[in-house]
Amino acid sequence: MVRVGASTMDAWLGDITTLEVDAIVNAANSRLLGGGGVDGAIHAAAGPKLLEECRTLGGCPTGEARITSGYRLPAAHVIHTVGPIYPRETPERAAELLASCYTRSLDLAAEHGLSSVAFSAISTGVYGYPLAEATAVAVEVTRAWLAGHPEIAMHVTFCCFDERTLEAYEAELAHVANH
Ligand code: AR6
Repeated sequence: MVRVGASTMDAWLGDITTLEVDAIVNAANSRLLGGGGVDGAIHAAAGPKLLEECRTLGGCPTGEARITSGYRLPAAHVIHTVGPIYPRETPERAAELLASCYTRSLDLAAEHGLSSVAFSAISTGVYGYPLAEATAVAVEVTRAWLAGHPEIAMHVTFCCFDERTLEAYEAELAHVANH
């Protein structure tokens, strides 16, 4: 676990739909109407009311985030963010968009008074973002956001669905802890 003021960052191996946190962060697409990967798992576990609420949102641009209720999930809320489709962007633009996913999701969590948030590894599946690069952006941007909001105690979990992702996050968290 890495401490940033009163906040913490942690990596955890498992299924994000089982986490009892204030919000889980979904790696959605810009239509916000469900899909495969973690998006499909979240919609399946939350039940049809999640899709109903998502339909009222009118989509979400890449790099932005929207919040809904969690319905049948143990998490109270779902924050839906849309990561970049890596091969469609320059690496620099992809990094900016991915960074924005993390900051906008954390902004929304703070605006709603939430204190525990679990992120999926946004864009690292179907959207093709190289894992090590995406992990570096996720951890550094989150650290900077937490450091910039010392009045907030936020507990951030990076939810890793496989060992390879967990190893990447653990390496990056160790790197941040030593600097
Ligand atoms: N819990 C936690 N992580 C998961 C789970 C789960 N239940 N299932 C998969 N992952 P992806 P993207 C991990 O492809 O790259 C969807 O169709 C997965 O192993 O879900 O942002 C959307 O609708 C990987 O590490 O998201 C979009 O169209 C990570 O979640 C598109 O895919 C992200 O993989 C978004 O692609």
